[in-house]
Amino acid sequence: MAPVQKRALITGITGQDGLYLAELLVGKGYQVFGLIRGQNNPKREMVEQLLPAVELLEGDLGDMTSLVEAVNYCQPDEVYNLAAISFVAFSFKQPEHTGNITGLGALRLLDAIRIVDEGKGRIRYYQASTSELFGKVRETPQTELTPFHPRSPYGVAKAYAHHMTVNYRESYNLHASCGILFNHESPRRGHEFVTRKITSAVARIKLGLQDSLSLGNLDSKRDWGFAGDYVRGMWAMLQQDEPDDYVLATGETHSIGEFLDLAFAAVGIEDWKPYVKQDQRFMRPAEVDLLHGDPTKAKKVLGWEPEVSFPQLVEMMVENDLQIESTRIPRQFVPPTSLVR
Ligand code: NAP
Ligand code: G4F
Repeated sequence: MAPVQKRALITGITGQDGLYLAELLVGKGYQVFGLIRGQNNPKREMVEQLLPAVELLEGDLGDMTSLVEAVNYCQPDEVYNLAAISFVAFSFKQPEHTGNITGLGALRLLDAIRIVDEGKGRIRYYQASTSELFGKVRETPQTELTPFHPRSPYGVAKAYAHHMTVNYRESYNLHASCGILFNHESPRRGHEFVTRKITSAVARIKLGLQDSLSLGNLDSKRDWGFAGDYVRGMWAMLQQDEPDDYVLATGETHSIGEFLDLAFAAVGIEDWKPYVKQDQRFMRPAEVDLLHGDPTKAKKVLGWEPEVSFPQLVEMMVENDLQIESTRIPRQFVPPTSLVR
């Protein structure tokens, strides 16, 4: 008898992690469903082209009915909640909206699962928790046991979602796990995040399309890994007999300055200082100064390890942006040969 095809629902399918996770699950033979929001989402076409096997379902983390309908329609074995207002700086501008989507949105999805599953314990749940929970860090490196001290409306909303996931696991015997993921980047990273902002600008500066780059705080440090590695860890969490929470991180930390060093060096510019300006507009009301994760538990229990190094990640992102930006260079007019005398 042919093995039964597993079914997965991914929220946040149009985001960086959603695309990598969908590719991973399709490759493993899953039937994948993706939740897409809005009446005419401009990213629908991109997802359809990249992942023709994925079925897109309309729904929004702010709308309970649409979540119940989506979960009921696809009857998933696994639900990955990757959708969120995920940009920390934006969360200071719209804290209530962030709380509603990033925080309460997780509760709505957990309840949709509870309603559809009717206590059968068939649906497994992954919650996208974050190293932003550690915020003003109490110890370094940070582990699953490090206390939380979030520093932004985003971090606070994610703390609510994290605790609610643990609470549903304990209250309703739900197979629900939280991945406490440290920063992970890729050529698919949104341009609002510092790594992509840098690699895109570096490519444009190299090609003569831009003179300089304006940034905020250059002193903060992050534990940056490759998104493609991190989605393997998400999947591994849901394959365990028991649900639990895991840190996924590289175990290394680097400053924004170090990222700039490597990104500019990748295009042959040794000193980036003449090109980088500091701008108050990109400073945050409260900052997370240092993130440095300890992935020992994930390595031991899940057998998870990142494969892409920090220099490889930076190079991959710069290379991708050079390719994208080089298509924007205005072509010189070349007259047809018949007109050349
Ligand atoms: P991302 O690229 O910003 O993607 C966010 C996704 O959420 C998008 O698909 C977006 O859809 C969707 N979304 C936003 N509001 C929604 C709503 N009201 N209803 C339904 N969908 C909505 O984020 P990511 O980097 O892939 O991260 C995935 C998850 O992991 C997020 O929850 C993030 O907070 C968390 N996380 C990320 C990192 C990291 O370093 N990347 C680290 C730790 C945790 P649209 O395209 O339509 O806007
Ligand atoms: O790239 P960022 O915006 O990422 P941040 O705030 O660390 O959040 C990301 O990682 C979290 C995991 O720890 C996720 F949960 C979250 O969803 C998101 O994916 O900023 C990184 C650092 C910050 O210290 C910021 O102040 O870079 C600093 N920075 C300096 N100048 C800047 C800029 N960040 C941005 N986005 N833009 C700047 O111009």
